[in-house]
Amino acid sequence: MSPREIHVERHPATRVPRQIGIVHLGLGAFHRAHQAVYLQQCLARSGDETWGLCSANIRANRTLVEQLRANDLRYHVAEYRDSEHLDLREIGVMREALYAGPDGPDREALLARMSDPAVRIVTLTVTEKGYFLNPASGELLTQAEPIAHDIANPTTPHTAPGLLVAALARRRAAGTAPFTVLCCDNMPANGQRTRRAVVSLARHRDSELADWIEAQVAFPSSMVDRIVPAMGAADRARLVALGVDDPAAVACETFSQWVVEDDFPLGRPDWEAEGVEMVADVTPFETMKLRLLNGAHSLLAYLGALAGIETVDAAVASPAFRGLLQHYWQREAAPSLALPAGSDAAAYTERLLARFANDSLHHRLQQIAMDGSQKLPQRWLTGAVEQLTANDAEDLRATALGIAAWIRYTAGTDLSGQPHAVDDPLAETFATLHRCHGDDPAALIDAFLALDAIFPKALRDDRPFAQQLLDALRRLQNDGVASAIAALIPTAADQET
Ligand code: NAI
Ligand code: CS2
Repeated sequence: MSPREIHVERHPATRVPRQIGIVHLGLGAFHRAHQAVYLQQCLARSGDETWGLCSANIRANRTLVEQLRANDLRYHVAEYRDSEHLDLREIGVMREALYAGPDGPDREALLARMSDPAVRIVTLTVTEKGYFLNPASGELLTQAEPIAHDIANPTTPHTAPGLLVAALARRRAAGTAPFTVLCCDNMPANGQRTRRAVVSLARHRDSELADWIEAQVAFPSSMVDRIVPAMGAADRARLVALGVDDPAAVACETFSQWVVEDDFPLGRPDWEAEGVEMVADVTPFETMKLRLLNGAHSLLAYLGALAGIETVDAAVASPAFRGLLQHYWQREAAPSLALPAGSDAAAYTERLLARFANDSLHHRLQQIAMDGSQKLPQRWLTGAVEQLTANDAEDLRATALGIAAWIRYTAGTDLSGQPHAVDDPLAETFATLHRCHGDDPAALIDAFLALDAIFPKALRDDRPFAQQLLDALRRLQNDGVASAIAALIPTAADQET
């Protein structure tokens, strides 16, 4: 559809805050399209100018910081309702952008800002791997180089946990009350996990500091949801054609949800007025979302990538893939869920299919496939253990097919031999396993199941499940994705006819 046929509704940023009250770590696409949008809307409605944003990248993407600074820290969010309607939102709540990477100039400025008494909340989107926690046990990875650096150099940290500890240490020393730490990454119990990383790291520095953090600092959990694909050249060109030449712009769907545990001792923005759900316990919301949305995303990512499919909408255009998702949702994911009160799994997943089918987003499967070692425990594996405990392994055919596809994906090629990057903290480990066992599918399955940082013991010890994985892997390798789905998920095969 040519740009002139898209109806654009423009929402300029009519106000900017005068005071910075929130620091964000992880100045990525999602932060710009989710938390910052809620803040802009809160400001427009309430006029409360004390919740200005300081956003920082602490690892990469210094260029983005420079681009934002060159545009008075304003940028655009392109919300595609569909291919014919676009809400173009200007965001002006960011009042400071910092690059505090290991080679960056702004680490001291960031720590000073985090120590400012006016800063009452620190939010994070540093990806699941940014907390340096063992995905299965949740323990801090003290052997990871960046964490080892922060243990040895606590006042010049490189990691998100390290920066939080250093800033909290400054606030404690100055007699300043601690900020609230609000994780916005796709992890279960993300507040408790962030607390564990921060307290564990602090204990290496000063046990009294660790005790103070444990007793005084709030780490509420939150569930976040908005599909915000990484911007590609074509996405940017589409906006330029609409007169939006903004290198910091992001594109996303219209849908947005934020469910937050209400534990902010120093106060917070009036998020409820913008539809944010403030709750006592986020668990049912996050489990539903991580397993139904993200679990489905990962199925599409690995099976679609092996089949040479590029995007989410292209994958769900296939009746077989839609049938696979229906089977996964109805037979494997939903039965073990304790849904939030008033929620309906069928209505939720029906809306997911519509969201996935949004062909304006160009959501690349390769992006979703990234960091599988950090994502699959909460998306598939924990639920699989619950299912195995409640039923027989027969009800895990889609999950088994997904795991087999992920294992095959980590070889670095699709089924036609086309190479792809394996972007994962454990990529080297996977490459070694494929080198050692690539010719022996049974040994390869056992070698992956032995990765205790990923697979729970209950799955590792379940021989019938291991046999399901082997059967699925062999079908993928011998017959391809469509045949494997048809053979293992007969209802999906029916969809094709
Ligand atoms: P992005 O690639 O645009 O940004 C990732 C951010 O994380 C960057 O600021 C990067 O510097 C930082 N980062 C990466 N590794 C890091 C590390 N080891 N330590 C510190 N910072 C690190 O990705 P995007 O789209 O912003 O997603 C970020 C996170 O937001 C996701 O991992 C997920 O947890 C959450 N999220 C993303 C959604 C989306 O659709 N994009 C939706 C819901 C949640
Ligand atoms: C995706 C998520 O990249 C991925 O792993 O599954 O970022 C997904 O887009 C969001 O969780 C949607 O809220």
